[in-house]
Amino acid sequence: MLSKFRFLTAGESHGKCLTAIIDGIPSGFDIDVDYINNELSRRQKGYGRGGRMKIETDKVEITSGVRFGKTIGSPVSLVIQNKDFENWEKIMSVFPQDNTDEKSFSQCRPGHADYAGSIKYNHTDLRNVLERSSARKTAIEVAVGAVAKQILKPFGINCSSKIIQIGKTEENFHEEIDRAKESGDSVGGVFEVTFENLPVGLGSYVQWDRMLDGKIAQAVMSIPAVKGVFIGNSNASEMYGSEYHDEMFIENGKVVRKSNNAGGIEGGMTNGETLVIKVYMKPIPTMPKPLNTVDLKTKQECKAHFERSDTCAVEACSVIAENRIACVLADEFLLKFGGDSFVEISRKLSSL
Ligand code: EPS
Repeated sequence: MLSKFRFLTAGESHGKCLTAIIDGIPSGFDIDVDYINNELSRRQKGYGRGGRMKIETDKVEITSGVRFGKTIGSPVSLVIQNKDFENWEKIMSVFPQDNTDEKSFSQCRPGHADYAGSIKYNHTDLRNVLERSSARKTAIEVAVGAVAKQILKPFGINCSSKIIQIGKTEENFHEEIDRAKESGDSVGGVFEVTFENLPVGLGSYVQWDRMLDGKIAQAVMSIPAVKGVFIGNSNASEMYGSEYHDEMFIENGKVVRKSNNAGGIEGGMTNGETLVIKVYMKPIPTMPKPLNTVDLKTKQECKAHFERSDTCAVEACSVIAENRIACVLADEFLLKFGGDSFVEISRKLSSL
């Protein structure tokens, strides 16, 4: 797959730190560390978050690729320290240890990566699966997305998100989260992310892996607990073509639409309308009132493992989705208008 803005992350939930390397960022883009930290703080918030968020105050350190507040064209690397690591140094040690049982467990959490992960990687201690499959890794993904947003921002591309539903309710979100918390349960929800001012023609129809809707769905589905992504009007399958498709008109010499059921994408490309993405999140699988499961060591039925968790992370998930989508859009933007510097890209855009 063609890619310009590409990145990898590393890091365990209770390991020393989370790390990312972003490759492909042209020189001359302003990078505001406070902006990245503000995105990290948005991810930590939201009604229904659990104990870990009281421990962490996520802050990014940029360790390469930025000088005097601007990108210099080399890879940008980011680090977020896990404050909780000081309580886990021995448990998460890189070096061989005598007692490796502390915090190890084998009671799978239904809905989490535990069962399949233990078989796939041949782990009997599910700690080895939990540590990387935890949603903790989304902190560094948000930091990467906050860099992507700063590539889009100078060209007027901005985004927002809003919660649409928590559990079964479209209002009184806090009450629904309180209800779940009181009964030791968890609750999911639906939210919407929008991006405005995107140029026409990001993505392509010419090859399956260049379709923008496919790329966005892949990025959003990669967020733990996301089970569905919808672009545009989610009643599409119930509507007639005459109701659904966004008719085109000319106003002041320009093509305009009076509806946006397509959610800003036609034929796998942006069409100049607002990008609208609806995301469906399942309830988090780690629960104070644990579900029935099996112990993979004893092969007995038991209750699922629980340390701590969020009752609801839908608001956090909306921030993560904004930032994951920003990475896809920054990549597409650089593929279409890319050059080696901000000046070169600006010149290309102004010649359109
Ligand atoms: C999270 C950090 C995790 C969890 C949560 C999200 O930290 P800890 O395991 O220390 O509590 O709070 O992730 C999950 C519950 C999960 O199942 O993935 C975070 O930083 O968002």
